[in-house]
Amino acid sequence: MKKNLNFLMMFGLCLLTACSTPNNGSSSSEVTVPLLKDVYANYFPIGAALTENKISLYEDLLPNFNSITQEYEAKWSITEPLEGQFDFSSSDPMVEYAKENGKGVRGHTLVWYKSLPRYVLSDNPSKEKLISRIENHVEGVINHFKDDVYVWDVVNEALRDYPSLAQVESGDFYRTGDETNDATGGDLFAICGIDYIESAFKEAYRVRQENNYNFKLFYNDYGLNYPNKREALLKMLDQFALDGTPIEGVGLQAHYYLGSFNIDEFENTIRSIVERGLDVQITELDVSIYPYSTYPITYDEIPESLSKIQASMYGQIMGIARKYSHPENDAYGKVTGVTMWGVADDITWLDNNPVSGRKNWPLLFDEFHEPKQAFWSFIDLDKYGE
Ligand code: 9MR
Repeated sequence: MKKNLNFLMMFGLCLLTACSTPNNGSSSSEVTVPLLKDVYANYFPIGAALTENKISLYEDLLPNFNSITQEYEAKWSITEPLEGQFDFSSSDPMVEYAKENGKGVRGHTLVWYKSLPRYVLSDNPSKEKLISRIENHVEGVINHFKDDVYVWDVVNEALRDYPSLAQVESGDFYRTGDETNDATGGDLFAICGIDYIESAFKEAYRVRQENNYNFKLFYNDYGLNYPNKREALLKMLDQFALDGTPIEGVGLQAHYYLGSFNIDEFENTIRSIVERGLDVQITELDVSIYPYSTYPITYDEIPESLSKIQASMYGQIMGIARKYSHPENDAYGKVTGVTMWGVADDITWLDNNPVSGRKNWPLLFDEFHEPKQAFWSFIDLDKYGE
C-alpha cells in the first residue's frame, strides 16, 4: 500500500504522453489509465451517483466504480408516492444493473425533509401518526431492497445549516422552520422533535435484525467541517447513545468549494467521528471550481490555475480518507467508502446549483470523459501520504 511501483511507472509515463485514453480500464497504445476502484482496492469502494438514463452515456467510465448511489430513485417521494403504495419501478432497474455489474448500492435515503410526498404532512398529523408513517416507510423500503444495499442513509440533513455556538450549547441545532426553504424539515421537527430521527433509526435497526440483513445504518449531512455543525452532530450522537438509538456511521456529503475548504477541519470531523467507534463514508463528493456558492463569474472552461488547485484539493481529501481507512485502534471506526456526486463534468447538478446556468467542472473526468488533473491526484497514493 505504501509504494506502488507499477502505479508510479504508469503515472510517470502518463505525464510524458498526451494521456488522452478513454478511461474504460483498457490499454491503449500509450498508457493504461487505471480504474479508480482498482487503485483503491485495498482501501474502500469508490462510488458514483447515477440515474438510469446515464448508464449508457457513461458506459466508458462506469467500470471505475464499484458502488452506486441512486441520485433520486430511492427517495420517499419516488418509492412511496401515495401512502402505503410502494413503487420501485424507477429504482429496481438500477439495482439490477448494479448487481449484474458487481457494484454495491448505497441506499439514499429513507427520511429526508426535501423528498417527502405531500401526504406525509398535509393533514397536520399528530406526532404518533407521523412517526407511524415514518416507520411504515422505513420498513416497506428496507424489506424491498433487503441486502441489495450495503448501507442506508437512514436520515438525511436533519441539522441546521449554520448553528450558532449558543444554539449548539442549548441543543437548538436541529433543522426547524425558521431556516429559509425549510418548511417541511421544520414540520418534522416541530411535530416530533428528535423522535422522528431516532424512530427512523430504531425501526431500520428492528427490521434489519428481524430479517438478518447486513446493511449499515448511517446519518448523512453536509457542512460538517464547520465546527459548530460538527459539534451539533456529536451532540446528536451523544443523544442517540443515551436513548439507545442504533447508528453505525456518518456520511459526509462533501460538496466543497475551492477556497472555502479547510483540510484540517475535514480531518477533525473524520477523527471526531471515528474516535466514537463510528464509520465514515464520503457520500457526495464534488469540488466546485467557484470559490464560493454565489461567485458572480462564469468561466467558459476550467482555468488551468483552478484545475491545479482542484486537483490538489482532491489529493488532500483522499489522503485523509486513506489515512483513516485502516485504524490502529480496534475501538475506532474507519472510512469505508468514497462516492462522487456524478461521473463526469458533462452532467453535474452544480451547473444549476446554487447559480442557474453557471457551468461547473467539479468531478474527476472532463466533459469528454477524459481523466482530469483531479483524477491523477485522486489516485496519487504516494504524494498525499497514507
Ligand atoms: O442531485 C440530486 C438531484 O438530481 C435531485 O433532483 C435532488 C432531489 O432529489 O437531490 C439531489 O441530490 C441531493 C442529495 O440527495 C442530498 N444532498 C444534496 C444533493 C444535491 O442537491
